[in-house]
Amino acid sequence: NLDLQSELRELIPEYQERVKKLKTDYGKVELGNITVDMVLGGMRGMTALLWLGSAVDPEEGIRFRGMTIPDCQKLLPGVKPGGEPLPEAILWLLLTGKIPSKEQVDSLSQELQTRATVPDYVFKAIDALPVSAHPMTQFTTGVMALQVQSEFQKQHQSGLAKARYWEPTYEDSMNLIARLPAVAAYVYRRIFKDGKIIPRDESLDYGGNYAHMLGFDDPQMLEFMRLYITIHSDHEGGNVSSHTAHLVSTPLADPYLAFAAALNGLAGPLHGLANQEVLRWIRSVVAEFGTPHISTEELKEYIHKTLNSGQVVPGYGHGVLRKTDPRYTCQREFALKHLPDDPYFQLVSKLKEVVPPILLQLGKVKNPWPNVDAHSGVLLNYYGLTEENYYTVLFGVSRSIGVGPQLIWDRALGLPLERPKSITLEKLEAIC
Ligand code: NMX
Ligand code: MLT
Repeated sequence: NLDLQSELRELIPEYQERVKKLKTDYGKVELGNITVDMVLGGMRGMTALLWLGSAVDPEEGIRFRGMTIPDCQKLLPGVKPGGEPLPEAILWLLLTGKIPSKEQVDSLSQELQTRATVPDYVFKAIDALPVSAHPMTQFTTGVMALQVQSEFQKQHQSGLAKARYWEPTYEDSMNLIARLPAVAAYVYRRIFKDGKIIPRDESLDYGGNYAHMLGFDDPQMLEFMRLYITIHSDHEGGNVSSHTAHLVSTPLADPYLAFAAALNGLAGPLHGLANQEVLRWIRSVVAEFGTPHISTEELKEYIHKTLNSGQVVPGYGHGVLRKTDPRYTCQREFALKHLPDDPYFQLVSKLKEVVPPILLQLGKVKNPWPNVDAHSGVLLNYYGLTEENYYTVLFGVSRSIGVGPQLIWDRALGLPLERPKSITLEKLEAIC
């Protein structure tokens, strides 16, 4: 099939059967025990969610439908052979579990183009906010305004049967993914480029066109944008943004409502906003010493200063990972290839040596290694996207490509309303 929806339609009965079999034959199989630590510790280590697109291994990191990042770089189609994977390709993979051909990816690119027009009232809703509002606030406002065109909400109100819920969810998810770059680029140009908007270039792919609408046409930046979107798309289901999207969608809130909620979680500094915080922190180090060429001793001193003031070192640590994030590693490889002499890149490389031993000394940090956010900022900065307050919007656009497919599967598999049980402090004490 060249058409993604037809491909999916063929897969759904098979997946429904698999889930039905698990429920009827294996419903009582245990996946682990729930401990007091889990209840008090943000549910770390508690397996409690079905997520089809990807899984994170603590040691190895992300696999998208079983594929590592190097696998994706090797096997997913790019603009040219050997180029970075196209975001359309990871979208196809996450939704279907199959590696798409170049023709399938091109057809999906076309499909997204035909869905990409954003109604004018979306821009007007954003314009109602002060230009000084944070880019994530403006972006999420745009997503809420896109919701006006929700097919799911319309069809559900007209009495759509449950078996067909996935169809308007597909429409909404694909329209959302297709329209986000224009909304996100509008926010960037409104805040940082005097509102001078750049129209989309229909000859370009999803990632290339987003970079173009932001104002960047350097082919290397376009390649980085494709890689960036691909690696930020999905990180299994338990991270704050993905989990939020799933949770909010389970009472049948449509994909726009669910994704806007996800973005609000992504805007937290311990989650997606960390990419902004990393560059801010790096700039503060450079400002302190007046140069990016900083000695190891000086760096150590600055890290201790950050920790002693009760702050975290942004870009380090993770809720699941216990080794360097492979998303960090692939960005490092990209930087080594294209910008090895950039002083900010060299500073980031040095931090990777200096930060982990200091975090380990604290004795409480479970993962002292760098995560995805430790690296993205210096690459964006190198290509001219210097306004770090915008970085989380890029993460948000990318995350729609992981969240959208799961929302479609949630409805196709008829997954129920999420409603875990909570416990009072008194009850917990009594049990203990
Ligand atoms: N700098 C200083 N302290 C840290 C760091 C860090 N980078 N990472 C963890 N800790 C502390 C943490 O604050 C906690 O302290 P306390 O008990 O006093 O509250 C202690 O170490 C134990 O935390 P962990 O169990 O290691 O980490 P947890 O799973 O709770 O949190 C993060 C994971 C990612 C929230 C945490 O590592 C962190 O705050 N990192 C810095 C922010 C960041 O880079 N976030 C981006 C994550 C990736 N993403 O894009 O979402
Ligand atoms: C993510 O990409 O969502 C982050 O690495 C956070 C997480 O996985 O918990």
